[in-house]
Amino acid sequence: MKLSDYLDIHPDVENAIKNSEPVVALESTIISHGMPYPKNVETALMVEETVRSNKAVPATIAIINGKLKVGLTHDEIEYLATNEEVKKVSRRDLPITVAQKLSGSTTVASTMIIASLAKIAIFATGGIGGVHRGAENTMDISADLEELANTNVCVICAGAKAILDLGLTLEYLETKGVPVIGYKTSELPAFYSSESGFDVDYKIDSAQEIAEILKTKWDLSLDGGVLVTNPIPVAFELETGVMNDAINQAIIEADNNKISGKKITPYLLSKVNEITQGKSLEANIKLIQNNADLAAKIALHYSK
Ligand code: PSU
Ligand code: MN
Repeated sequence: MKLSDYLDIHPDVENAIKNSEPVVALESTIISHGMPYPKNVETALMVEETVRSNKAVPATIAIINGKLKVGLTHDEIEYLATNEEVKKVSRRDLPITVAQKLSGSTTVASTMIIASLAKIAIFATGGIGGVHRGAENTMDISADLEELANTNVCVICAGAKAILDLGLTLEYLETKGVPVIGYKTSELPAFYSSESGFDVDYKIDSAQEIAEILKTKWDLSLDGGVLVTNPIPVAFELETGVMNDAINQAIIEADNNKISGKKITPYLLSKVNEITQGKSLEANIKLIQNNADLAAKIALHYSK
């Protein structure tokens, strides 16, 4: 089978790609495993609208009945949001899910792979996976980092999720040669809050300049991704101390319940949401919207 037999690109997205119009890829693990229903559907649709309001075309990515879907219908988003059989699919799960004609939501890693197959260079998410706290014992390092090392897609996020070891995540990205850009900030944002105490490599203040850096990197055949970190707007951020307490409590509960592997990230996100009485979910929604907005602006310049 050829590549086009696996891919199913929505006509709006296909047209935009053909005409070199701006397109922003969006992931679907947030929908199926990152947020509760019905906020997950509302957020997925709202984020697509944010991209459209910037005159770019949203392409939410998932696997449905073995097809690599680029651009989803409302019904498909609803399906991903409500069905238990939808698996969280990262790079290692992708061939099995497709060969067995199953359905799955895509993580940052697998969304990057499919975006790149469809020739989409810009992708907005909430927070990437990274090196987990305690990774020196568990070796739990997200496949997202390895994908950023290899695949030519720019990922716009609000930093690595605060449940991770941010210092080690930055070290890993440095080793792999992934540029970490702070949008209008010299400090790595910590997802729910705008500051982490860690510096980013480069502070860049305009979407146009980011688009130029992407072009330059790939013109020079410097393969791999770029990470753009975009701080949550201060009005919506959660206090670092409160968040750290919630995260520490969630990690202890995950340990007690022996949660590991691909279940750990969804578990921690929902625990933190429980502990903060829904505040972390509200912040998560705001930051994703903020990222989609910036991604659309970068895509606009990149398409010129
Ligand atoms: N950020 C969020 N919610 C999420 C995720 C990130 O705000 O649900 C997901 C992304 O899909 C990311 C994944 O790729 O968590 C990382 O999972 P893991 O640590 O198992 O690689
Ligand atoms: Mn992991």
